Amino acid sequence: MQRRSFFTGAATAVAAASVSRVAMAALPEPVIQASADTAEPLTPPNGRPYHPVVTLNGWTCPWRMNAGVKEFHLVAEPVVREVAPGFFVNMWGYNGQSPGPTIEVVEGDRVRIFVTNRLPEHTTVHWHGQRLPNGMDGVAGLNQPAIPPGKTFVYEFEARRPGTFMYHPHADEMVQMAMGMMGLWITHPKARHPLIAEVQRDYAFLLAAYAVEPGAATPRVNEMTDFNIWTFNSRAFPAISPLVAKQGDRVRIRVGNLTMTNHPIHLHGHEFEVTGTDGGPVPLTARWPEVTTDVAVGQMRQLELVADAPGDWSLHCHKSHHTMGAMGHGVPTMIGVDHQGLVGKIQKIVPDYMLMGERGMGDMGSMQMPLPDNTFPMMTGQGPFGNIEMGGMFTTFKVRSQLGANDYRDPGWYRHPKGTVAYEWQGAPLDAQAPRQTAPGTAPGAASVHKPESLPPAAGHAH
Ligand SMILES: [Cu+2]
Repeated sequence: MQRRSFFTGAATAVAAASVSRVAMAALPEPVIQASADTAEPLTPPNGRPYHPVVTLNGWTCPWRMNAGVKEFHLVAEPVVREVAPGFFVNMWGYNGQSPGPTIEVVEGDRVRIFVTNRLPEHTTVHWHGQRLPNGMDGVAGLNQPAIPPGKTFVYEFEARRPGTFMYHPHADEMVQMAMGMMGLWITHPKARHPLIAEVQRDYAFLLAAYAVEPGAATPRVNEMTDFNIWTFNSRAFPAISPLVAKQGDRVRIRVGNLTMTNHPIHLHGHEFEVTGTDGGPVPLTARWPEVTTDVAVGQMRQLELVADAPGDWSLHCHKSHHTMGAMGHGVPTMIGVDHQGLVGKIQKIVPDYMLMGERGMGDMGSMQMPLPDNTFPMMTGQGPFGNIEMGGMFTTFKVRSQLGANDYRDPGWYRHPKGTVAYEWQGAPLDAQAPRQTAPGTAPGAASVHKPESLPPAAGHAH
């Protein structure tokens, strides 16, 4: 069952130890997050109003207003992220977690961000997708000197274009992004915008991948292709919160990709349109319906749909390896290999050897294999009908007719109306025998043609 306890104000403020107390006293208190649970949306207490996003297994950074400027404080620091239940990874992040807090502002806001570096090496922050003065763009060496350990730098600019953005380092970025340094940035429109719909639910997450050997706790930062931990906001299924919607809600899902490969993000049961990218809102004439959209490396995609179909619908990366938990990629394919008489012989040499994979690997979800410390199963996640056989970049989109407008709690598993679950075929009753199927290449016989009026009413919803 999904552990999902919402909280407000549970974050505690602590001062960054390596920066002088006097210098820190003048800064906005950095808000540090200890929990990997999804926080409630942060309704803006001041400034221009907006409908806040829900950051999956994350939170929004509180700010202070200082003479009309929105001031945030990010602390770049080593963190420990619980990626899956009992699986802890040493990462680098911001304000206690990876990803760092989501920064939410409104078009036209003047924004000042203090960045304190508590990492063992220098860093910067690049504000991916922003229109800003060149010296605020955060590329070490090109736009600014890097922020040394123990120092605080200030970035200041106007949030000009509404949309879905992110932030990440542009200093030793191969290491720093492999270690989890990233966060979301949302700029809401200041007024009704012809290309930005009002939505009832607005979710955001980043795709991140890590290379962590089973039993280890620190990602291999030199890895380029062979990652084994696939995450939404540095969490792997079943530890990723579900996206919840009331039936009829218009829902926006913002996805950014900071991995080394593309991810085709696929939603079941609904069509969506890509309504925005990190370049801004997509013109209406350039939108088309999809159920899968590829999010390439460095891109952001904003999906929108009307949640009209009740149920528990899969939302996942369509690369099947990316919906696995910790896995080894050197396992031989054993499908069709007859192991009979072989296991006993091998076990004389390798006592722990066990038979697996000769009928496929679906059984692995229910296998109780001993795992090294600090890893998690390759396939996991229990559903109402048994093992879901998924891990990694997978979660559910839960649509319910009865749900409060601001209720984001997991409503539990969907209760299917009678007669709407796939079932075992146990033979036709004698009086219901259908005519034989028409042979390929021959004209259909009159007996096998359904007249339109005899068709059963269309299932599902009309468009
Ligand atoms: Cu993927």
